[in-house]
Amino acid sequence: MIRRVLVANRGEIAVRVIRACHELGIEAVAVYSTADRDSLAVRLADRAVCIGPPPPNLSYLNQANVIAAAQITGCDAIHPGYGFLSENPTFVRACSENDLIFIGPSPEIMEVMGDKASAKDAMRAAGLPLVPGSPGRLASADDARPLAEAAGYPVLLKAAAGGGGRGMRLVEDPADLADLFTQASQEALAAFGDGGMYLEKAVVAAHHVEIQVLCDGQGGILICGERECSIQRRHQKLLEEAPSPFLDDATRDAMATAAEQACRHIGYRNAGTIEFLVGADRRFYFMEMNTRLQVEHPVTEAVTGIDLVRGQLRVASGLPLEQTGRATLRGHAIELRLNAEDPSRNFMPSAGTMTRFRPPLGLGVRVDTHAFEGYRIPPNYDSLVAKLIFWADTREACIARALRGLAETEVDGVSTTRELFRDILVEDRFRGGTYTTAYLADAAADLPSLVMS
Ligand code: MV4
Repeated sequence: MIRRVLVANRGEIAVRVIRACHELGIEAVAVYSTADRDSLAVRLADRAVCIGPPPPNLSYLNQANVIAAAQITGCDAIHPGYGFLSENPTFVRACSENDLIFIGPSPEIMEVMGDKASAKDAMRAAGLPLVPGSPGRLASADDARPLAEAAGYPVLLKAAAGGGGRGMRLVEDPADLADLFTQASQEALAAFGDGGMYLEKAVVAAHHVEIQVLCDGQGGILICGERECSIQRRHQKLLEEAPSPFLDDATRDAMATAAEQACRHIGYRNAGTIEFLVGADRRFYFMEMNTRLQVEHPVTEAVTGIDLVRGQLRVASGLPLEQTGRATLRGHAIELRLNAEDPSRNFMPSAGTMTRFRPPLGLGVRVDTHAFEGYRIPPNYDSLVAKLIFWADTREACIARALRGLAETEVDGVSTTRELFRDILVEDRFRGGTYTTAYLADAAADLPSLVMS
């Protein structure tokens, strides 16, 4: 059984995990860098340990310091949150070598899913639909040419070690293939220490839809519906909603079945996300699997009533899921990522003190945040200051509630994405619900807060 958890993260997700622990009667130990000494996570945790200076490499990514903090405070498990060490198989092994439960999957599964080419191999074996492309890694640009011809242009060159669009290139003209291969491979080598590439036919006008799963590794699988995540900028999601307004029931059901098959095939344990690309024709293709809790998990919690962090703690302690199959979905939820960035200045990060912060309250509102009035946003980390989650019986009512909540929200001292969300929520294509990953670029002229000041 888990009695004391070290929370190896910061910001809103550290707060989220501490809260789940406390509701289960589990003690929570925070770790913090010197930039986060006065953070809400430190205040809410039962104990807190400083693990180094502000740069992530010296603190939140410092495996020895994190493990030592768990040992000296008598923790029996580590929750990694998202980012930082959450998808690092070396860290998972270091945990088990030190008799600490890592709240997540096995390092073997993490390794397979971390390499996007090997993840596709695993999913091919599980019978999931894949975008046509190279069977695995490409040896060279020459190797890519016949495969690109067979798939049909445009094609995408993707980094095997990538994810999130780094080391990715769209090739529309065969004449550019060799140059773009070299560029992408060099970018991947610099970013990930691995220049390995694979190739796929580009699915145009695609939707990014992901299925949330919770698995106990003992045969118990719970499918928790999907999230529509197509509204993003440079592969950073801005707004997510559940259910997807684009899917019909038949597609939703087929995607759930595919996700279930994937989890069964690999014997998955933990919360996880299977990302799919969905074309305009509603055909769907496996993209990537994320073996961690995700930023946008609250929209799923809102429409299922399931506490996913509680589920993670339960399965990590060796208990079977209480409920398996398909979670019952009710109503609609939207998450807005309030980032300290200036949308009128190309989303430039806006560090500084939040001299005023009045988040929304009331029926159907959840705010996941580590910020408070007077909070100084350190420049060392991501710019997420709060997640505003709204839910209601219908999408229309949820949009109205989100607009009401945004109107209540007051932030002074830093620029945020607040005004951009108002623009999106009243914009016709968003309201129509069939937007794709091209939304922000396509709708820019109708989003006044994006116009350069
Ligand atoms: C694609 C695609 C179209 N066709 N693959 C971007 C990040 C990485 N996770 C996969 N990505 C894409 N892969 C094929 N074969 C379009 C994207 C893509 C995208 C995907 C999800 C969310 C936003 C996106 C924005 C641009 C491109």
